Amino acid sequence: EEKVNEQPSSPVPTANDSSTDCEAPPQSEELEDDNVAYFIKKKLHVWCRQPRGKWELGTIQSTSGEEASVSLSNGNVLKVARSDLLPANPDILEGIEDLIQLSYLNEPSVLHNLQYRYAQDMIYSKAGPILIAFNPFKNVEVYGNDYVLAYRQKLTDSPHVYALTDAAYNEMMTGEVNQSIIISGESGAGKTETAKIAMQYLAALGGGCSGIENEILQTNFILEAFGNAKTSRNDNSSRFGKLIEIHFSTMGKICGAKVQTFLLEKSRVVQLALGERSYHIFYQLCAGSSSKLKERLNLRAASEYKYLNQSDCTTIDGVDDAKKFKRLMKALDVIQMGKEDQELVFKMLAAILWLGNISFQDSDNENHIEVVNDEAVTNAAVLMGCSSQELMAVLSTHKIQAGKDTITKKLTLRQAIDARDAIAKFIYASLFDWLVEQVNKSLQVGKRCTGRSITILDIYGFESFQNNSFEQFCINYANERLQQHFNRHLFKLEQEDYELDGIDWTRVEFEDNQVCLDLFEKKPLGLFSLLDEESNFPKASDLTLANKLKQHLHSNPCFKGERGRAFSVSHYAGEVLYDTSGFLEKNRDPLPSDSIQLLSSCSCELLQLFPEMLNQPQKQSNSSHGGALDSKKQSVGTKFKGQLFKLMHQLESTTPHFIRCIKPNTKQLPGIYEQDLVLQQLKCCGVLEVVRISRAGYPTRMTHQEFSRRYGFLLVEANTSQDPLSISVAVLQQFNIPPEMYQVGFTKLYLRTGQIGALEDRRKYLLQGLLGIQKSFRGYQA
Ligand code: AD9
Ligand code: MG
Repeated sequence: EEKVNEQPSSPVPTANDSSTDCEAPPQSEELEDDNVAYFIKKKLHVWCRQPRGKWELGTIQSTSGEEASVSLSNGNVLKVARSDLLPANPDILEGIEDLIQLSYLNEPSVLHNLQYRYAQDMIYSKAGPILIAFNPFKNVEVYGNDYVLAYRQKLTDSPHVYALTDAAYNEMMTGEVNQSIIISGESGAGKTETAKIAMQYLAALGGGCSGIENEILQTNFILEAFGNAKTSRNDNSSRFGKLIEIHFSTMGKICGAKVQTFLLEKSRVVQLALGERSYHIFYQLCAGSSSKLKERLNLRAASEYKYLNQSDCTTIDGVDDAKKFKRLMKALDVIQMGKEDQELVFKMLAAILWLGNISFQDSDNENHIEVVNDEAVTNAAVLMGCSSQELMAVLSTHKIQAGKDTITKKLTLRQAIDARDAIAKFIYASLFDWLVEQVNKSLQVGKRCTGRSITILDIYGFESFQNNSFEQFCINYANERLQQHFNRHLFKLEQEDYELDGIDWTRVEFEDNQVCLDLFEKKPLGLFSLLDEESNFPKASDLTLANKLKQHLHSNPCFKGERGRAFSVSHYAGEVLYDTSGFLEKNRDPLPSDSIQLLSSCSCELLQLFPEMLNQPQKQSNSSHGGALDSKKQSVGTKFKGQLFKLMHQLESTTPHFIRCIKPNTKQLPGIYEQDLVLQQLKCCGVLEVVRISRAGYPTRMTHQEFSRRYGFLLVEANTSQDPLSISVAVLQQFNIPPEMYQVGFTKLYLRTGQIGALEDRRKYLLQGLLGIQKSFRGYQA
């Protein structure tokens, strides 16, 4: 049963609005002199800011000057400044699905509406074209086959990932345009879960849980085991960006998929913050491998490995790592990874763990060290397929080419630890890339695929911590790019569309972030270029980097030099203070050439492969211990920037659908709604801005052909003209749609929010009449 959806969509009274009385309800988001009287007279609700910033509902009793006396819903009467009052929405709009339909869009109104829905487990809402998804932190019964069917058959249209995915799917099938679903939000907001829900919907359309659909879903399990970890914000935090392209046949069935990943957090392999964990797979392997496998890998418990025990946290409440390991092995079977390859993967993981246990001791030469020759070295070497001596040499010395001679220099303790950690990080990152390759081989997009696809992007959201380093720098840059994509799509294209179609549309200002992007991307004077330049100086330090940035970038309004090694950037979502400590090292990400040589010569087939994947010259160059960037090796920053450009290019050829995930509290618990936290996220992801702009415009648009085909038959008087445009205009006039509610463009008709509902009802009524079906309905009185 479809419902009549004619909620008052705009505070502006319309000519056919029977409730209009001569005193117009206030149009402004604020309470102004001329509408306070109206609020008092009609006893309308207002939001009243409490001393601690919380908003409460009340009604104004009287005003005097800049003060108002307000009676709160709990019976108290307060005197407050007029500036602490904002209009509230009528009760009829309580908990409305689309924020666009609210009469007042002020912050307390939006927050209250979402909170009202959240409290009733309505975790999905809309803000015009965007889907807002609240993380329920519990199982909400809105998924599974019954729901898939309901959305597929349009039995319901309440906001849902299924509804959005269905729309993308339909558009792909009918419009033959590739689609993308872009999911963003901060850590723990539910991006990865949301991506899986979208994938499940698509898999269900593809026929259920067999074949390629199942393989795609299993892929998630593998990527999460190797790419997710427990952090202070999320027990299952993705430490990489992920894009999955799902391909469909002409019949609309899934025929293949391709995964792309971005910027895996490598440092986590060797260094952990207190209470956090390394990648799940390490704990799963230690807890879940059979005793035989343990023996073959010389494996111990997680607590015996320095890389895992340094953070005092080896388990996660409610998670059974051993069981997850069994699930992982099944998933590897499903993507047809052979048992030998699986064993190689586990071997590499064990090798990394043993590398972390390698320790150093002072040698006779005071400044230098040697490797402690214990079981850690032996086990690591055996697993890697080299001799202990070779491994020890690489970890304690480095070779320098001086003319024809090779000089061997001893490493300091710091250099030795860095060399050890660099190898561990390198092996892990390469292993991750190799796994993604294997996954892609198994999901291979077949020849029968027509090239139709839906791309799902699950990428880290904007981050602003007390201490922000190179990782946040890259992540926030990525978000800045995505934000521009979002802006461009929703606002710029919209305006261009209006203008091209000859529509009179007062420009709505929106913030473009091009200046901030220039700050990052400009050559030679942008953050990435200057960082690379400095990375090429062997003598550069984080301080010289900071000074260089300050010297060259001070004129960009988004840049601010701060004290010492710090600088800040005005991102679209707020200002972030970056500390350049470690920037150079992380950008260079050096792997000494001695180490590369060692890895290529190891008997382990996977290790031999990795240096090739790195595409790094294996020539004997001056070692890069603490030195400059290898001239042929791309820096981490530049590589990331390149990946992102490619990604944006890819997305630009698709029709995007946006999902903004919101984390209602920082405790990862159900039922708690922290207003400030929610508000800050709504601002960061531009939700409030979108609502404002969508409402100011004409969100419904149809070509004259479409419109006349759909509604032309409603005309009482036969229209002699066959011209779609004049048919459209005649329909609008017959139904008394007021002129301010639509605009007629050259090619399309543009309607304000809510107008199409009336026509749809009329159409349905007539169709039912034509079919002779007598049904009860709420008709629309034109
Ligand atoms: V991060 O940036 O990767 O750290 P995400 O991906 O945004 O983060 P994730 O999807 O991992 O967050 O969600 C965090 C946790 O919230 C999940 O492990 C679930 O326990 C919980 N969650 C999220 N969405 C849902 C949901 N729709 N239903 C139930 C959910 N639980
Ligand atoms: Mg995630």
